[in-house]
Formats: sequence, C-alpha cells, structure tokens
Amino acid sequence: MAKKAPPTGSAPARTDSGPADPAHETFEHTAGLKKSQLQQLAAARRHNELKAGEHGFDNGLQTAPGAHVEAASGLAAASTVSELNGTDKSGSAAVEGINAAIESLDRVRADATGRPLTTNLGVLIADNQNSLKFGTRGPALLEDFVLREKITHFDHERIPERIVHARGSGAHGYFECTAPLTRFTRAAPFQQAGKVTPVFVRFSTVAGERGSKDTARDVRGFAVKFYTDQGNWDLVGNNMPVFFIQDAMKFPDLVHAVKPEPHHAMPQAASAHDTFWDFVSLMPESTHMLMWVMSDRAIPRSFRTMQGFGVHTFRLVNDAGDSVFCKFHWQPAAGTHSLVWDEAVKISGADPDFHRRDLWEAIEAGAYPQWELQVQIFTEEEADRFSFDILDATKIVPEELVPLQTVGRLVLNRNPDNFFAETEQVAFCTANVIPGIDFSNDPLLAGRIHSYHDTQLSRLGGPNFHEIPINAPIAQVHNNQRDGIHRQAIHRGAVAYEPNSLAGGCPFQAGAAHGFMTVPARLRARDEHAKVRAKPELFADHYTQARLFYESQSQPEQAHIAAAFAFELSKVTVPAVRERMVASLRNASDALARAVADKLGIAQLPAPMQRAMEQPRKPEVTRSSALSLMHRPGDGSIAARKVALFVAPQVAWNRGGSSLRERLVTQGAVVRCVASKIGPVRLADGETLDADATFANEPGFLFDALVLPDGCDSAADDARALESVRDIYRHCKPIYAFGSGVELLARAGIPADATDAGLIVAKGTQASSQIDRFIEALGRPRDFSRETDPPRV
Ligand code: HDE
Repeated sequence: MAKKAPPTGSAPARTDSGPADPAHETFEHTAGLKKSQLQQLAAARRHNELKAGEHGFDNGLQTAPGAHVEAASGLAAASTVSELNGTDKSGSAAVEGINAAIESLDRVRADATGRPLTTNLGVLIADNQNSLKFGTRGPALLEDFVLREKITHFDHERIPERIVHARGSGAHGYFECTAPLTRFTRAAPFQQAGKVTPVFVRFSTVAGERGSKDTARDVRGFAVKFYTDQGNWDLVGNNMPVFFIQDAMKFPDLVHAVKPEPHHAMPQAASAHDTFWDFVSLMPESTHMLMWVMSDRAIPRSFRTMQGFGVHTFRLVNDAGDSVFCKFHWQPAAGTHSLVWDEAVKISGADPDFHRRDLWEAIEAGAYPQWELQVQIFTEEEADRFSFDILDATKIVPEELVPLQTVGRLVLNRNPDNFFAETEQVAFCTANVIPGIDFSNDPLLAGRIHSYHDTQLSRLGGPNFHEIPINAPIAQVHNNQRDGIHRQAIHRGAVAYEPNSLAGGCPFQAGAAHGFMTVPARLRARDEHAKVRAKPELFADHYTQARLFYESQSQPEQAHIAAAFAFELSKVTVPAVRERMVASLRNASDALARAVADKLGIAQLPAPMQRAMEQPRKPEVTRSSALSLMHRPGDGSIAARKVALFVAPQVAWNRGGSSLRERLVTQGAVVRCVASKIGPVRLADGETLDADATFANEPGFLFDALVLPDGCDSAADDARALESVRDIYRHCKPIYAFGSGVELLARAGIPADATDAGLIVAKGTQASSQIDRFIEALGRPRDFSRETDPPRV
C-alpha cells in the first residue's frame, strides 16, 4: 500500500488516457506510480489462460483455478490515489483481501445506553415531544424535518411477510462437530471433531400470518443457517421428514388450498376447511404427510422438543469428488413431546406466543436448547435397490434400512438483539450450499432452489438482501456483482468484470480443488437426452409409507390421529370431500378409515379410492418404532418445564423436609405460585410468599404439571382454580397433591386412581414424601393412560 500522498505542486495525471510509451512517463507523483503499477499488472497477463480448458466434458470435471497476478502494491488497483485521506466516516484504505461488510454483527449492533436521541443522520434532537408549529397554537410547519423523518420511517416499518412460514421465532447458536465426516464430505462444518460453526435458526408455522398463534395444527419450519468458513449453508427443513407433494409445480396449489379461503379470508392458521381437504383428497401422494400432520407432531410442546429433518435426499461430496446420498435429522436432547389438541386450542387463546416465549425464556434461563445432528448415508447403488424412490419427498428412508449416525450437536445459546433485524430479515435459501454438499434430483428441491432467492427479492426489497447483517456470511465475499437497491459494500477500483488484467485478474475463480463443484450425476440410460414432464414410476406408491407411519404409532397416538382427521373433516362443509378423504384413508389403514368415518357419522364406509399403483413393491420395513413420539423420551431433565404451585392462605408446603419449590427450581424447572390474585399470601408457618400468577392470567393448561399442597383447598372457592386442575388432568400431565390439597382433586371431579402413574397423591402433609416420584413423572413423556374419548373430566 502506497503510504505517500501526492507531492504538492505535482501535476495531476490525466484520467482519460495514458502515455503511448509508459517507459517515458515520469513517476514522481502517486498518480504516476499507480499508472505504472497498473501497466505492469496488465502486462503480466498476455492471454486468458483458462480459455482453452473451458470446453469439453472432461474439462468440465477438472475446472482449473483462475490465473492471478500479484500487484506491486495495493495502489495499482485502487479507486483513487486519495484513499489515505480518511475521515471518521470513510475510514482509511481497504485492507488487502478483506471485505468488512461481512464481519461479525458487532459492527451494526446499536446500543443507546447513555446516548442522546438523534435523527437518522446523527443530528441531536432537542425536543422529541412537540412538532414544530407556528406559535404554540398555530399550524404545524412543513419545515419540521425531525417530525417528517420520524413519521416517514414509521410509515414504512412493515415489510411484506413471508408467503408461507410467516410466523416464526429465531435464535443464534452454534453447531459443533462431534464425529468428522471427512470420508464423505469436504463441507467445512464436518472436518474436525470440536469444530464450531456459528448458526442462526428460525422455527415457524406454515399457514398462519405473522401474528397468528403458535399452537396451530401445522408443520413447523426448522431452518438452520450455518455461517461456515466456506460460505453460508442453509438447511431449510421441517419438523416432519416428508412433504405433501412431490413436484414443485404443485406448491402454489397446496398453499392456496391451505391458506385462508380467498373470498372471506378464513380460517386463520388452520387446515380444517374445505379447500385444504378438497385438494389433498385429490392428491393421494399427500396421505403420508397427512398422517404426520394429523398426529401430535403438528402440535409440539415446544420448539425444543421437536425433531428437524432436511426432508429431501441431499448429496455429500468428498475431496476426491466421490458422492453419497444423505438425509439430515435433528434429534432434540429434551426428547420429542407434544401437546394434545384441547390444550393447544386453549393455549392459543391464553398465550398465542407460547412457543416463542418458551424458546426465549429457555435461552434467557441458560437452559440452552440442544439437538444432535444425525445423518443417514447411502450410495446410489443402494438407493436403486430400495422399494421406494429416494427422490420422492413423500418418502422416508426408514432408519431400520439405513441407520442414523451422529455427527454433531446444535446449541441455541443467544436470543436475537432485535426481532425484526434478525428473525424477520433472515433470508433462508435452499440454494445456499457449500463445497461438499450438493443436491439430488428431487423435483421438489429443484423448485425450492429457485423459489427462496426469488421470494426474498420482493420481501426484502431487492438484490442485495444478502448484505443485510443477519444474512451476510462470515466467509469473504468477492465478485463482480455491483449496485442495486440498498448496496452496502463499497467496492474499490475500476474493475467489475472477469477476465481482467487491470486488477491483476482478481477476483479469480477458485477451481475444483477449493470451489463448489456440482456432482456430475449421470442419468439412467433410458432417461437420457429426453425432456419430459413425468414422474418416476415409484412415485405412484402413495400409501405404503402412510401405513408404515400409522402402524408404528402407539395406541394413544393412533387415537389422536383418528380424532384429528375427524375434527378437521367435521369442519369441511361438503360431505363429498369428507367421503373422498375417508375413501383414500382406506388404502392406508382400514381401521383408521373406520374410526374416522364413525366419528363423522358416515354409516357406510365408501369403497377404497382407486390407486395409481395397484401392486406397490414389498416394503423393507413395515413397522418402525422410531416413528412414534414415545421413541425419544429425552434425557429425563425437568429443565424449563413449567410447574403450577397453587397457593392460598394457610398453605403449608414447606413444612418438614426440604422445600418443594427449591427442589424443582434447583433442577431447572420454572415454578409459578398461582392464586386468585397476585401479591403476598400468608402461609401456615407465618411466612409470606408472593403469588406471581393467577388462575386468570396463567390458566392450568399453560403448565406442564401441578402441585396441590396441604392447605390450598380453599382455592376451590375460585371456580377457575378447579378448571385449571381439570385441564391439567385432562391433558394427562402429572399432578402432585398432598395433605388437604387432595380435596381439590375431589372438588374438580377427578377420580382417585391408584394406578395412574401421573397422579401422585400423598397421604400425609409432608411435601417431601413423594417429590422424587413427581420429579420423575415431570421428566417423562406424558402418560396417556387416563385419557378417554370423549373426556370424562
Ligand atoms: Fe418452503 N418456502 N417451499 N418448504 N420453506 C419458503 O421462502 C417453497 C418446502 C420451508 O424461517 C419461502 O423465505 C417451495 C419444503 C421453511 O424463513 C418460499 C416449495 C420444506 C421456510 C418457499 C417449498 C420447506 C420456507 C417463503 C416446494 C421442508 C421458512 C418465505 C417446491 C423441507 C424459512 C421464504 C424461514 C419458506 C417456497 C416446500 C421449508 C416461498 C416453492 C419441502 C422452513 O420461498
């Protein structure tokens, strides 16, 4: 970098032409030096060395790195010789090879602590209370740029919401590799055990608008942006491993069918309406996904307690260019836990932010949500032998067929500073892959590779959304794309094209050894050289895996699936649509179809729907316990579980032994003392305790468990307390009652059932007597043995 400013008095070089013979130029001033260095740089490249290698199939597999020449100094390719004349705003010259627009978010994180208000241009605002008027009672003045700036900005505070997945919550964290995958991939996050890659994760529902409830029955998005040192990799998945459709061509139809009906914009965030069921009952390939969506997977207890899946088959590619197929799975450390429907409906009224709050609070409390990343790896030859097509996004690869292997863990340990700047503006793109990860030919994935980038162009207002801080990579970005709305990077120099010699050939292509290379997959002979709009034959097997899913569920899960189908179809106003769906279900499970028909008052089962494939291949796996929610009970921890502790005057839960509340809190549970009103409550031992929630502002269904201590029976005077007890019981959550607290159970109409493992009733008045049993029940998945349909309590 030239340190020297132009000597005063020297004549400026002309900018529109150079000397005919550079050897005769006098180089005493900086501008002259720049010119001569530029000339040397250009002269070093006599021709385009890559040209010859750009042709032919074999050359396509061995792309060479671009030639580049080192400049004599940074001055050669600089925009201006005045680059050392810095100010606080312009800073100094560019640092060689650095793109500061992509550094850590510290550079844009704003903190107003101790600072006065300013306009957007940094002018201190003297008065933020009054607009500028002609006298105190006179008209407001157009001259008031402070007011106009504030109002104009406010007018534009909203941006279009996502067309799908509008409702979401995000968090920062990291991915740590625990078992390197170098044999299969050269992707940066998997290169060494212990390697840490920063991530941003956004969870979402699909159908509802941005302000809709969290606990809708819906698929959940599970999108992970890895800021790797090879660029950004977005694994934009869901909490279910399959999808409704097989080809991107049908996505707008699916979304139009599930979104609120266009004439009256109802229902919000719900699939229980005519258009959805009309569409899916005509699309039998959706049956497998419908099983998942009608199961409790669609109403998770928390983002922390759901699995995530990449859904499509991807490819891993190693250093030698060899590739295998891969499916990605996220497994929650806390286990898989869901709500029940009655509970989800009630929660959506009392706390529409239920999942957002849960994620935020868990992270604030230091109970960082964690997942293991597992992969299923298989070869193309193995895939060819499967009874299903691995390019079909309505199919899973059963883990009994291809085992899962753990490669790392995801930890979410930081809430965003600003919801809009980060969670709203984050732009996931399926096209964002890095060397070592590649696509399969899944036709659904192909459509997604186009769609995500395209949608951000209008949602985030133009082609430079990748420069918004949350989207910018931590890897260097250097290319010749320029300008456009909201451009952040200030590119130096005259060169924005390649090949060039005037910037020494920079930036130059990285070549096969370092750059992203597409796996040169060959088509099967009969498919080759044919353009066609058709699906592979095996895509026509619409029911085998729907049956596999249903038959792999526990009995209560099957009952919930039948109830969900019946509930949703009962909201359909056209009987023919209901019957069509039942006819389709018969192909997956006659027992399920019968149960649903029964609840819908359909006396005579319709004939099974005509199938696209009469003789599907024999499946390798007909039952997979891994598909049941019960399969992953979690680590038994009670961290971040919410417990309602009923309090009333004369409660005596501290008497004798260790404090119940302390035991729970020490293990990470969140305990709220619930009473008819907030404020101090005098306990039996003379101490006072602060009730921090009420039966109205935190009804029972918001909790994971309930404690009814000795002396709380007077709470029965408030009918809402009894409703809370009933809901917690009906939703099959643990209840611990002791002393006179037991009387509340009777008042709520709850039968004393000694065989109910979740109903812990201690005879004495000591909190400590059964607390271990209670804590154990709290850390376990729900026990549905007390559930009846219809509910008796
Ligand atoms: Fe998406 N999807 N999708 N999708 N999707 C979007 O992109 C699309 C599909 C998923 O938290 C949109 O930025 C098409 C499958 C998630 O910001 C849009 C097709 C899976 C998110 C889009 C699919 C997903 C989106 C809307 C069929 C699971 C939220 C806003 C070809 C593997 C990401 C946006 C976030 C968002 C298109 C199907 C997951 C319109 C065309 C399958 C998690 O681009």
